[in-house]
Amino acid sequence: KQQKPCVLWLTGLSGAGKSTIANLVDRRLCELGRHTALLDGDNLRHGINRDLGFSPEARVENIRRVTEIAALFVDAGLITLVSLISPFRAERETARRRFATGEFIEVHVATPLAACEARDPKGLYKRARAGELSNFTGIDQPYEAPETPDITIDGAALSADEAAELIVRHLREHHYF
Ligand code: GGZ
Repeated sequence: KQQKPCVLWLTGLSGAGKSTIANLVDRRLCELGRHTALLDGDNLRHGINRDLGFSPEARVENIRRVTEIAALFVDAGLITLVSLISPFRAERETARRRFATGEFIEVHVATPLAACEARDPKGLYKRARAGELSNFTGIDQPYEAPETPDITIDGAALSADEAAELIVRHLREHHYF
């Protein structure tokens, strides 16, 4: 077989680099002739999840839906990339249990809050600090970092390209393709 379907679940703060890294991994795998799908939290929130806000309950439902969509893609045989803050440990564990052993790869994009806030690509941290946005992850809602992720990306030390290469290497070394 050319590939073993799996989910690469990228979790981390807003601005940590999850989407950029997921897109680079996706492109690299396509170049290698592998079949992939990309699920991005921010994008999905414009469509299937546009009824959801950022309360803890809404995030739990968001994570549940993305898990189910990812499961469909894995069943279809795809290497599935998920880019989702998914701040709660319990929900990430629920997501993991939805998949067979070895199918769920948790990737912590561990960029420190200070670095995410300094980047602030969409000005959201600034708005959260000013009190214009509530329920913002890392500011007035928690981010529960993974305790035993399968892969940790030091988002402050690695470029997005280096991070993507590390993930692709992990997949190769663990015989996902
Ligand atoms: C966190 C927020 C918020 C609040 C808007 N808290 O970095 P972005 O901008 O482009 O992507 C973030 C996205 C988070 O959606 P997720 O579906 O990944 O979150 S979760 O898994 O927690 O459900 C961010 C933007 O939405 N955004 N308001 N209050 N991020």
